Amino acid sequence: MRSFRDRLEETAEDRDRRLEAEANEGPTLSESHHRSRSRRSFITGTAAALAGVIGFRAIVNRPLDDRTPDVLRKGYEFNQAVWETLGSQSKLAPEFDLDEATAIRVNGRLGLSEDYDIDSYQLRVLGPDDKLLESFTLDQMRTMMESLPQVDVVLEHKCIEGWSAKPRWGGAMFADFATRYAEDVPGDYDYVALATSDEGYYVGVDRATMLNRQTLLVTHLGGDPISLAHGAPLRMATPHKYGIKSLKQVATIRFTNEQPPDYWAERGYTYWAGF
Ligand SMILES: Nc1nc2c(c(=O)[nH]1)N[C@H]1C(S)=C(S)[C@@H](COP(=O)(O)O)O[C@H]1N2
Ligand SMILES: [Mo]
Repeated sequence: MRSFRDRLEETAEDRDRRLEAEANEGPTLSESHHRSRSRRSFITGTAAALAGVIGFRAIVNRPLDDRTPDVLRKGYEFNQAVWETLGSQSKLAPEFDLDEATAIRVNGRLGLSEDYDIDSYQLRVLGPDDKLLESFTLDQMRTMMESLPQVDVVLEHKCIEGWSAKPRWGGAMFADFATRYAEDVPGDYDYVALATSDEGYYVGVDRATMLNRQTLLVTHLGGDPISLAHGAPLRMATPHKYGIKSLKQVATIRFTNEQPPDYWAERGYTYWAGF
């Protein structure tokens, strides 16, 4: 394995090549446990040595209506740089057996209006130049999702407010969905922007995290079709980010080179929101 210093010094191009190679040689969702252990302890150890994880934990566990002081934020953003450099695309979070799944509360209804008519749902996919690449009605989206390799997995969901759950998510890897656009979208986009139908809630997530095989487009929760309150008909699962990034009711997906607007980042929260 290359030294940490080598990684800090590698060019963006080299990094892309390395991430791609790592993504292709990595384990599948179901066999991830052992590999993720050693990788995680390496990452945690390195980040802790460099930036001090203790302060960073305290920062991110504040309630949502609080603000992160700039001075503390610096260390956190540095962790972000370390994590990016180490390759977040191939990092894996623990997975649990199906019978270890727990119920997840409904938390956050931004962009989810009470009288939302799901039959009017549309999914729109846009390229870096804002060009419409594809749009789906509800039925078309469901057919498309069913055509992708299906994922049924229990992953930890961590809310930045300090609670967590182990939901059983059903759906597909975002990475598999993204291959539909391999020809339209050059591989070097930096972010994916996601928003609800009314754009009342919106997030931006870096490409490496989006292409991580545990980042999911979710249609099912606990083995059943997902409810409106949990994000029907389509939501994100982002086990490498706090829950603020796991957008419910995904209606726009935009591949972009610029850092997209992000609801909670605009209100003083960390843009990165990873750990
Ligand atoms: N549209 C939308 N998505 C959202 C939110 C929201 O307010 N609106 N809240 C986020 C937060 S903070 C969390 S912790 C999770 C909670 O998902 P759940 O309601 O399924 O538990 O949704 C995320 N996605
Ligand atoms: Mo959250």
